[in-house]
Amino acid sequence: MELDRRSMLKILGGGAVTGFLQTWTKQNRGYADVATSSDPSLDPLRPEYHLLPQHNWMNDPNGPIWWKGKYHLFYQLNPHAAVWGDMHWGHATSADMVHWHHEPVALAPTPGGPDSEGCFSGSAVVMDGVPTFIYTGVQNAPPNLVTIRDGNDKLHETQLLATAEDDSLLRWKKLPEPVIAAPPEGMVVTGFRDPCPWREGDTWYMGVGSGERVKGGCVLLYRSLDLRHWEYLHKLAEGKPNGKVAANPCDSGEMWECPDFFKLDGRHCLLYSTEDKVIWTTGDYDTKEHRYTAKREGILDHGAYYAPKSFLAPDGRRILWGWIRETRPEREFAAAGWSGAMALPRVLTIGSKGQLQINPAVEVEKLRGSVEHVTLKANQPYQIKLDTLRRELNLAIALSKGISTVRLLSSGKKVWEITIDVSGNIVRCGEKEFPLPSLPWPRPNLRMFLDGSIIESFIGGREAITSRVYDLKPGATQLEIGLTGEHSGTLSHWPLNAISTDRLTT
Ligand code: DQQ
Repeated sequence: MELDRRSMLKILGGGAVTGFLQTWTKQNRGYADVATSSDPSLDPLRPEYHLLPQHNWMNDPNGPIWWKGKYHLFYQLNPHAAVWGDMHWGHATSADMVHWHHEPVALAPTPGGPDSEGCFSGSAVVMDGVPTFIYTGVQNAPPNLVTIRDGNDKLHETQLLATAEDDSLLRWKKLPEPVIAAPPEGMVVTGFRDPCPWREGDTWYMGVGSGERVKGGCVLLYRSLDLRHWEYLHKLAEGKPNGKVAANPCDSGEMWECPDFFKLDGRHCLLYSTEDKVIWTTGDYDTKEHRYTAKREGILDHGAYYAPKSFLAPDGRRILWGWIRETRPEREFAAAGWSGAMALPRVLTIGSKGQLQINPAVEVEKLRGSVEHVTLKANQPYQIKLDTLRRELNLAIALSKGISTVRLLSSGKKVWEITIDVSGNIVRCGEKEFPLPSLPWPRPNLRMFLDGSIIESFIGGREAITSRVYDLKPGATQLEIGLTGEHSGTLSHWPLNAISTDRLTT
């Protein structure tokens, strides 16, 4: 049996990847034409304080949960190569969401089972004291049963359940049969995956990412008393296609992936991923009718960030994990032997007007070395020579006027830049431009985290952009911070510690 990996890669978790595509043969799980020559532990572009598996490919965060004193984070993993395929659930544990220990694979496809072609994304909840996964399994199916409609018509998605067999969450027992075996009767879906359950009193509700051609992407809403028997209710939310004609329904907005729905600060928040980006909405949820009305929306991250998933920390914070994807060609990341990383934990809150607020969790500050505070003067750029590619920077932004710029130079050449133009009301970063958050800002600053080839930037506690930069060299890199216009400013910056001695994050 053969899967066409080209279309799978494009549709599920590899949207931005082009070139160097091969047919992946399930039978021998062979990746013969993917060269993985280099040693990831020696690669200066590999992040040193972001979580990623020791080798190979990762994408979406799955089933984050705090259980018996530990944070558990699962994620989409291809254990065979640094390219998308043969999805398993990788597993890492942490006491603080910053330092990680790699655990054995939590879920692997079962030959002949409903997840024989992959264990796709899903969630973890606790039912009657037992941690439980609900996730999407894919298997080959005849054309009348396929749910991934990309022109190749081969795969059927079902929603599956597995329960933890130990408190370390190392061993999982799968139910042999799906808990939802097919999309709602009469619906011709563009996809049917990534379940997100929540509880209201004694009843479980669950959203499943889906969509229909011409109508648009949506979240299907289900209800259950035991997580095993589900009744379809209606669409929790739906959108409109963007008008593009695309084989991949995620490109045309006709499929929403990885929905995440939760109560936050007295309102409700729905996140979903489509058209290569993550949309946030906040609004009202009618708990009698189970209808959600979005009132505000925006882009959760303007860069290489996709398929996030949140959970509740024991202190009540809503923490979001997200997949940072590669933006270089597949042949390059396949050769590097690693691909993708987990973004830093982000705390979500909702502002007084319903705006989503996004800030790195305070735990990240544990990584800091000695601080340096600098007073900046307009038109006098300040330079920091970087011996390592690990740095945090916090630049106060004067909200009256002026332009603040942070740029990275590699051997004197500009390789990345972000500009906060208060007078022009715009943020520019690479080819991306977006308006400044409206005032007042929860935090009047730009916070930036550099880690190897990753840069995560947070603006005003509201907007985020994740960048990838592949031409940095430790020892030959400089950060330059400049202000123009009539203002001076303050800057704090810290070298950040790696979370392991060998770049392998354990
Ligand atoms: N990635 C998973 C899917 C999901 C997609 C497959 C989003 O479950 O829809 O690896 O990146």
